Amino acid sequence: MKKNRIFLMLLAAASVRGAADAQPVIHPTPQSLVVNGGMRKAIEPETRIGAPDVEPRSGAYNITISADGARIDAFDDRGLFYGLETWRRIAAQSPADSLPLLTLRDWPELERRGVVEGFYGTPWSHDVRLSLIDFYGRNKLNTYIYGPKDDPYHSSPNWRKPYPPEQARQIRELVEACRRNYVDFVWAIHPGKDIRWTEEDRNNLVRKFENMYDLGVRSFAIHFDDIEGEGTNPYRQCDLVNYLTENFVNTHPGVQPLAVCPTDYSRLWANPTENGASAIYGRTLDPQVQVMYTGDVVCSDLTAETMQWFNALIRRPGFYWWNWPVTDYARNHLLMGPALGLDTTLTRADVAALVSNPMEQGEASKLGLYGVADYAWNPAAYVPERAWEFGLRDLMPECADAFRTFAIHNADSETGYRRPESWTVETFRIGDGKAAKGWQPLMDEFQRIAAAPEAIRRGCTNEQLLAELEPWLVEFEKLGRRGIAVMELIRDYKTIAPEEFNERWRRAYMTADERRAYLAHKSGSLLLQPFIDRALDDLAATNQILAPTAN
Ligand code: 14T
Repeated sequence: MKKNRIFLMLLAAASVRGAADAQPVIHPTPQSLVVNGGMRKAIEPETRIGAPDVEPRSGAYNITISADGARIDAFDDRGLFYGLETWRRIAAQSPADSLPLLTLRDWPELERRGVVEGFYGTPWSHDVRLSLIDFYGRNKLNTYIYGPKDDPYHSSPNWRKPYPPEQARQIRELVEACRRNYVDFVWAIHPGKDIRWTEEDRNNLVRKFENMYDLGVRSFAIHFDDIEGEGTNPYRQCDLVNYLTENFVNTHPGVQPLAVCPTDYSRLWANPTENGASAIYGRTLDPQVQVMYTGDVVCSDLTAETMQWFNALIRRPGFYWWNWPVTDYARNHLLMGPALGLDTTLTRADVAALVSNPMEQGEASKLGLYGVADYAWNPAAYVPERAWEFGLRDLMPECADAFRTFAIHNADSETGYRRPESWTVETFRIGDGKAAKGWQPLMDEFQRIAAAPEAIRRGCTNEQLLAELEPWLVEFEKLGRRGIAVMELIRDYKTIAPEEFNERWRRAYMTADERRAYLAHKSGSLLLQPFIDRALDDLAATNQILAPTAN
């Protein structure tokens, strides 16, 4: 059922693109774009900040290209930055020395849009962070929350201590890169594992914030997730956050309101009554403080219903922490599918912010972030597959088809937050009604799979992205080869000699070592490898051979 829906949406996305050939493709999708059908000679745009007919919110801008001239009117500096980015995309898609005549009005729907580096596992490298910050700017994301669980200066044991000089220097550099890209660098602290509700620890927190302020940080968050004991007390948490708001945020020029992740960040265990932590937050927290929430469970869809439930308790629009494409609970997977499960009816009145918690593989996570950026900018116009197709081409223009094949079969995690995978193919069982018609398309797909890794290695110019994918590319190619061997056997098993059958059967069957390697970096785990396994079983049964036991 899901498969059909996605297929129809892909068709819809394709036809939108087809019909709109004259329109420049702009990502994230603008609020309104009227193309007037003509062209004019290319010129540089006039720019203006604080223009009257621009939507009055940070990041808003209008572009007009007419016979008389071209201009970008922006609400603020960020709006001009975004307007120039859109301008570049329009110019890059126009024939040399010309521009399309158009009127574009654009603004972000959600106020804060971005990423929380909030996973367990190896934190991103400095270079990956810098590369991502440029990516945020280009895709009109304005928020990067720094909160890697395994940074000991973010969490226990060292949250009280200042960063050592080299790490401090790098944080300064991240702040600077964020400033250039109109991204708020939000530094988060995770003190709850061993915090004591004493004046001493309160001062430790203020001192650490002062420290980070000196490194250039102007936006802070406090994460009370995944802790037990003392630290979980919601009254104490609120007192501390209010104290910091009054005595740090409000007294330091340019500091943004705090965001806090409560211990009850998921509806799964949040007490829904007036005595629960969420309601206590709602009654007690300074109204400027934003409260994070992961939805119905830890990794869950963003729905109107779940936001209404949470917002009523916290008495403000919630800050959505989306646990996708994070894989810290399934580290042998990459999540490369479209960003699904984001309700397109939500507005800024329902969601104050959307941040995605990505994978330890920061470059590979960009594919999912195209969807996050497109949705958060303009939820009503969001089509997951369209953002995903755009991302495939933007990331690997030289080998987008191979990357697409790879992504289609690397989308589900097998546990927790299940996603569609391999939605373009249909498998069958030997001898069932679908086998005759299904054989060729499936064989074609296994051939594309076997060829994709080499095409990606040749075509992808982002070395870091390639390095992140490589262990999965190795396994993906093997999956393709096993698939081809099985398909050939399905075609031939009735006509070949038993010795040849055995030989070829064993070639498609994974040795224990091969299976271990596959399990460490899985591809096609939802549909394709299970198909291969079952087909081999069925073939063995038809030919009365014994499947070799683990060797
Ligand atoms: F703060 C939260 F909103 C949150 O999601 N916290 C963690 C996060 O760091 C992690 O990346 C994410 C996905 O695994 O889930 C939270 O961590 C958990 C949640 C659990 F329910 C870790 C173990 C759990 F059992």
